[in-house]
Amino acid sequence: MKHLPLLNPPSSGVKSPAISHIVGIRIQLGACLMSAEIEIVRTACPHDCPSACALEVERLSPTRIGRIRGSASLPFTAGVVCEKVGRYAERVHHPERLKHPMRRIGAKGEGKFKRISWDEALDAIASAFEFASKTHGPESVWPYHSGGTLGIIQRYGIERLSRLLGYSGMKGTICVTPGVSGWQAGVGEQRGADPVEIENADLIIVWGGNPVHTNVNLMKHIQKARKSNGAKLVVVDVYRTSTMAAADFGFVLNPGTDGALACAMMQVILAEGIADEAFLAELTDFDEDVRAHLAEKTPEWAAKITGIGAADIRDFARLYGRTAKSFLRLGVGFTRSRNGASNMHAVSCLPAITGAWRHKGGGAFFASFDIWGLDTTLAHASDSAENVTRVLDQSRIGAILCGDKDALAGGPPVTAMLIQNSNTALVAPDSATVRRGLAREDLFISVHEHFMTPTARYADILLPAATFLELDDLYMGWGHTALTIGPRVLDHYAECRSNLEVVNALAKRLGAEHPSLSMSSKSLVDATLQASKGVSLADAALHGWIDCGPKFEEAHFLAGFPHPDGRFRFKPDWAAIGPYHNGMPTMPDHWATTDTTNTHRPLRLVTPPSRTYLNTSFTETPSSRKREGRPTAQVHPQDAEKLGIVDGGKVRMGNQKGEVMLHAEISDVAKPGVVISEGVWPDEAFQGGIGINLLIDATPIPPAGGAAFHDTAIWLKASAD
Ligand SMILES: Nc1nc2c(c(=O)[nH]1)N[C@H]1C(S)=C(S)[C@@H](COP(=O)(O)OP(=O)(O)OC[C@H]3O[C@@H](n4cnc5c(=O)[nH]c(N)nc54)[C@H](O)[C@@H]3O)O[C@H]1N2
Ligand SMILES: Nc1nc2c(c(=O)[nH]1)N[C@H]1C(S)=C(S)[C@@H](COP(=O)(O)OP(=O)(O)OC[C@H]3O[C@@H](n4cnc5c(=O)[nH]c(N)nc54)[C@H](O)[C@@H]3O)O[C@H]1N2
Ligand SMILES: [Mo]
Repeated sequence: MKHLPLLNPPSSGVKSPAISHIVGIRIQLGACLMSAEIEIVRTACPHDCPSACALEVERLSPTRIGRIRGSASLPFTAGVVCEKVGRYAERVHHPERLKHPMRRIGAKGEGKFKRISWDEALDAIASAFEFASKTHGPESVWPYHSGGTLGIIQRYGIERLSRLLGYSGMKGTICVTPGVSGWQAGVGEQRGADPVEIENADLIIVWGGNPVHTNVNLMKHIQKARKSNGAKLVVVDVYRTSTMAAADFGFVLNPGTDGALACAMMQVILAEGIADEAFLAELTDFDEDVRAHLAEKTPEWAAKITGIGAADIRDFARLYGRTAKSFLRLGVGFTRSRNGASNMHAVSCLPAITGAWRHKGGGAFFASFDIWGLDTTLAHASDSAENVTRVLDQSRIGAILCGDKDALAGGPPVTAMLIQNSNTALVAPDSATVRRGLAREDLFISVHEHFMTPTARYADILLPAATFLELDDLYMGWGHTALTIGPRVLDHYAECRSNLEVVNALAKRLGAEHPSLSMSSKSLVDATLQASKGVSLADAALHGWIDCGPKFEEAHFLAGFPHPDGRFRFKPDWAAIGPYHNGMPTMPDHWATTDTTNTHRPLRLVTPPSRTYLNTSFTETPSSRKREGRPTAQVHPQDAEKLGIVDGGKVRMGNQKGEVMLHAEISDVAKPGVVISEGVWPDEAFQGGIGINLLIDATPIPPAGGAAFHDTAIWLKASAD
């Protein structure tokens, strides 16, 4: 199912490259139905999500949209869109969207601002950056960004400030770094079998991910396989998720024990002679050491660690080992533990043991970060990357802003920031330290945002941002193989400006020189597409997306894995992947490094995504708020009884970092001792608190960093107030 970019597209009779078609639809107005013509405009979703959908937007006027639908033309999107983006009108036309630049007049974090002009705002930021550079050197300025938009132009364009002006750079670690490290260790590159191939599978295993919440389109392909091939769906998670509810078999294991389960499955498959020995010999570094090592990892050994019965592990191993077309879809969730990279590596060994890679509909997929072939020299000033002399870890923002020498990599303090695309005050680990840092009086902060987020409240200068509907960009589908094209749909709202416009204007004020600084987003998208794929934006937009998926042989590594010796590695070289590799297992294993529960902190907290919030985005939209209700702690009945906790009652949850207050939901979705709290909620959802990430530790996950969001030992108490 490969698609080429549209060549020689028809150029006549097309009103605008972005307009897909006009449809006659009936709209209900009061009691009467009337017919009206609604323009459907094709664009792409910018959100930080593996689905990265091709979209069709109802444009009601140059400033207003109606419903958004998933495009049927992109095979992965398959006409499906998540409910929160379907109702994007609620977000883009939200009455609380920021409308104009503002200067802080209250205390940091308080949220009191006064309107100013764009010139005043940009001048103030530029002079604060110049002052910081003169006082402590350019490395004291830290441009910071995250995944608010995944637009190639709008997300990463901010990095030009570091590259052109010598400011500190940023290593993005908050999301997939542990998963990427573990996949890198074995496979070697961030790519795998095309997820649309799931339609050809006989067995689909969703491991440590919850696509019903976080990647809903995948479910359509899974349902197709079930319907047409009678395929079975197995889900491995730490609680009965909505995805597990839809599965044929679900395995609820103890958090952070996936390595043990994978090893035991390999033990059974090898011991029962159903491993693909030819594949192991030809395409992996599997040897007698690995065989002897795995021979000891019996289901009985794994049962004690995972909490899954030995007989169930054996049955699962046999089902997996005997199904040729088995597709493993690896989520990010199970890698957000201290041993997450090591667990990812262990699980990624499974299709090498069975040789499932050989088959269409077989193999595995984690993410496709390495397939795009994009030339970003112009858009990101990539050829000036060597000007960045200090790179700071995004997830350690608390320690960095509070002056931790190690986190500052021995360099000067951070005294000025521009934050785009990130609600760091809520999403980053160790949020009390983050807030202390953001509140520093000697730190100048500019925040560019859609809404008055907790992060925005710390800004000295607050700038209103355009949404994806108001600009042109292109996006990498990290959960599929298409580069999606996202032309502008609406005029800019109020005084909002795009990230590119802000960075360009600032860089010019600061004396930087680069051709991209005078270019619009549209011309940068066009130039990037021309340089990378030899296609213009206009042509690419007609098709809506460009497939960048490797051919079958390459996607399935049948001519070799992307390591110098062409072999999948059962024995990873962790030291080559990141600096924190000490003590990592030399072969697939259970690495017992998770936060240890003890009498003071007897429970383990897991904080996975909720269905209609996306990190903290959409926490402002009425329908998402209504659906999600309030933050809850799902507590096992046995734990609830021991602790005197009642269903719907208030509970306090804490550890050495502090405590948060929320409501209990008594449920046996997870194992006793495990507490599930879905979603990253705004401060005001917790009485007097600052949200769940107060409890999360920011120590980098081995070997290359990342935050252990699902690996926290806690205490839990019924609350009297
Ligand atoms: N609706 C919605 N969609 C989203 C997001 C959102 O917040 N809301 N976030 C987006 C982003 S930024 C990302 S990175 C992706 C993430 O998408 P996913 O790949 O789905 O990863 P997570 O959502 O982090 O975690 C998914 C599952 O991992 C489970 N898990 C936690 N610990 C373990 C473990 O030790 N072992 C196993 N087997 N499972 C474990 C959790 O219980 C959860 O069900 O989703 C994106 N899509
Ligand atoms: N407890 C817990 N914490 C987590 C996670 C978890 O599972 N549990 N997940 C983690 C993960 S996977 C991730 S990726 C991070 C995500 O953390 P973030 O990337 O910070 O995600 P959001 O909270 O969605 O915040 C993005 C912000 O960018 C803004 N924005 C959107 N588009 C634009 C734009 O075009 N321009 C500008 N200037 N702003 C824009 C939005 O309004 C929003 O406030 O959170 C992490 N935090
Ligand atoms: Mo993420």
